[in-house]
Amino acid sequence: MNDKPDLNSMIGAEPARSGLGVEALKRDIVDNLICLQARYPEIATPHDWYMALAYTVRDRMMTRRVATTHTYVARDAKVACYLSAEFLIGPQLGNNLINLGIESSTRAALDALGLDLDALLAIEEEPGLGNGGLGRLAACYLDSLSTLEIPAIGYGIRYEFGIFDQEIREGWQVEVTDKWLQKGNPWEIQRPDVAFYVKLGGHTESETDVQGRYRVRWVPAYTVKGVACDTPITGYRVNTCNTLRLWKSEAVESFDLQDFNAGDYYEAVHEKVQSETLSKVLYPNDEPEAGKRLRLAQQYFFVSCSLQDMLRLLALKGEPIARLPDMFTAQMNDTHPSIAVAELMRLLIDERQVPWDAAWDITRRTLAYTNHTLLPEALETWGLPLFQSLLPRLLDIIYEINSRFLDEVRRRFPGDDARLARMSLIDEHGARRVRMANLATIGSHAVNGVAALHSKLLEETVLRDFAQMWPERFHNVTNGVTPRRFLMLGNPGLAALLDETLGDAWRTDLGKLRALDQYADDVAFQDRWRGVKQDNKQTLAAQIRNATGIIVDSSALFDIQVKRIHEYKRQHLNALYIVTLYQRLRRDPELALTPRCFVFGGKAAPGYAMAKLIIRLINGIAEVVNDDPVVKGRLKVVFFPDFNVKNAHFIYPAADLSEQISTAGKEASGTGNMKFMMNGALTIGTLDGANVEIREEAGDDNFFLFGLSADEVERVKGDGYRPASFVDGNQELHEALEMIGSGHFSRGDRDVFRPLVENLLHADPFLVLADYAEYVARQHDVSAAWQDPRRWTRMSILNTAYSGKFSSDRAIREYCEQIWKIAPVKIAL
Ligand code: 26Q
Repeated sequence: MNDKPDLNSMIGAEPARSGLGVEALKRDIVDNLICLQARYPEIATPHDWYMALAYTVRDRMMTRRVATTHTYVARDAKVACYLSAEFLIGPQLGNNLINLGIESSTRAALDALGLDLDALLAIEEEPGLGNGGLGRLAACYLDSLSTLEIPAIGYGIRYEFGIFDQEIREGWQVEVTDKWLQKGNPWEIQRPDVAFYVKLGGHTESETDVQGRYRVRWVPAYTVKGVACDTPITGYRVNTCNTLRLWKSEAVESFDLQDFNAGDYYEAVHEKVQSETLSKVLYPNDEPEAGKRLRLAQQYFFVSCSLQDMLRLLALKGEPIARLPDMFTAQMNDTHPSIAVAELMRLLIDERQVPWDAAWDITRRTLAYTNHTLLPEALETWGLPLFQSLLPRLLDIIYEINSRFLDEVRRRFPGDDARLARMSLIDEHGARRVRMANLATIGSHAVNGVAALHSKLLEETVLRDFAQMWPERFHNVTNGVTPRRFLMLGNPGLAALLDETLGDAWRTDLGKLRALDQYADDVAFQDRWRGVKQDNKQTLAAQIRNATGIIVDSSALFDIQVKRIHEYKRQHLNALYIVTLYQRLRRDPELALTPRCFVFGGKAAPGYAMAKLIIRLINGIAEVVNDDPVVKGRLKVVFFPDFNVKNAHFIYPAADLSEQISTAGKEASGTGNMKFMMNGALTIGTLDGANVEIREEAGDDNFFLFGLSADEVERVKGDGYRPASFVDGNQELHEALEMIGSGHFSRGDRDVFRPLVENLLHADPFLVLADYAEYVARQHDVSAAWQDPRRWTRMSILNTAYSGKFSSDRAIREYCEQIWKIAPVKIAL
């Protein structure tokens, strides 16, 4: 544009805060060190430099941020709002450098200042605002939304304490508070002017207004204020910079104690304290007693703030309320935000006087729901007394939605009382509860599962009645992961080799990796491929040594299972295999055994005793096996502590083998499986979640399949699963269980692992022993394939080559086309 002043020639340098050259970066880093950190170079700590650098990068994002908002408003663009209780975004600095394309100039600028970029990258605290897959998926989707230039806002909660840090003491998990905000967060922009009030508790009163209309007034026990805290989200080499808007709760000072009698006074003070703690801490999943009042309050709090913000933005655009579904779509990430169905109705009816039918039409056309689990114990429900006391007005509305909905069901399926009972928003078996999955489904125009198998099972089981009633509302969108973070940032060696071989178009069009298949048998290329993997394994080996003191040989097969610890994910099946190998070595010390390094990582929910025991078992096995002279270093077992996004960066690229061994039908999708595949790991896995599609893409020959299918699992359970029958015929399994029970891995204590062994032998809903034999057999095939490095490398190359489908860019395109009806908007600077 030649009508703009040429700032460069005017001031003889690149403009402050936006210049992307080495000189500008260097100058602004020092500027920020002085102006924002109040430090001068000679006394600055590495953390000061990190902050100065982060602010320098953030400055470069702000012009993009402003241009992005401006363009969306000017174009009347429809915006995708992703509602999620979790966003596990990981460290921001490296990712933003890549997206802005200034990694090498920044490295050079730091070099000139005598600083090392990698050292500064290592300083960043990651925001642990999620438990695992679901939270990380939301973060990958934000990355893709910006990269694909889709107008989008992520809405969630600014937890002061994210997921706990995990330490391992005496083999046990110990939870340590995550204090990620202690040293300040340079990426966050607080917006005290963007704040909303949220009512909680109290009761409702009805009245007839002057126009003779029935009105309900919610008289809350207390009110909480939600303040917006924004994190800018860059796209890869585009100008789009969207927003992740997280709500922080604050107490409202002026709540009126006069309203309360003496008895309620203490309650009111208590509730005030509660309101300040609303956004304090992230709840771990898999907690047996997760039905906490505070959790429901958190969900309602962030949903209400987000919907109020959408309505504010709609008004700002000068649009009438009826246009909400044309200007915004709100995707509910699991049922955690599903109170949105009732809250949007409340905002429309109580606060904007929209009639019920119009409000319902707007609500349904605005909302959509993604389900992430089939496990009955993980389906969210809330007891009526709790719901009533915290959200009285919303319960009224839920009753009304339910009554109208059940009338519709009765018309469609006359006389089918069993169906009515199953579909009702209220579960009447035992103490009555609100069913959030039913609420989310009824209040949405689209419902989707997260992998083909999962979506199919969803329609056949958990949401069957709904799929029969509204088949057109059901979709599948198979999950995806961002190649920017999990390939380019985590595996720069491989990224460079791919660029050199294919050009760099794969970075935003991962399908282009397919062309790699021509090189699968190319010996020179294979050698380079192996070289990259070898370097990555050495990096991981160094990190392992650092974190655990264990020394591993990077020429061994790196066999990795990282994910939350859960019985359905069956880390203990993997452990049983290790014990089996160990026993083979003890029986026959000269056995020609493929050297393997087993790496585990993942957190267990603090209240999930069996998951914590599995961690103890892995560490017990490591303690014995790693130092036993009979093993001669051929087996190493590592529990890598505190698995998180930051260390995931170097774990996935170092894997030869990816363990995806959940009981078929239990893992909705899995996303770690995709990160491993992209980085050239082969998978050993069951036909579960996205493994099915991974195998389809990779080809049967390049995937190690074992185990019962989802149908077979159900059949075995229907017939009455008898674990003992699998032990009777299997000497190795028998001995492995014996050894664990004997105290061999617990310093002689026979009690420690008893609950685990007893469970496997007598209860185990996840059929570990039923799949053991085939798992061991397939692991044997893995070892055989490893013996032939050319064959292995070929399979590794093909896995990366065929991983294109699992880019989150593909997934986001599908959401845009099938569900959101949103198109990209280009941002010019
Ligand atoms: C619910 C109520 C109270 C407290 C906590 C929770 C809670 C929090 C987080 C329940 C579940 C979660 C997280 C679930 C999750 O991560 N699910 C995973 O989602 C991935 C993305 O779709 C899938 O790939 C995984 O298969 C699925 O397990």
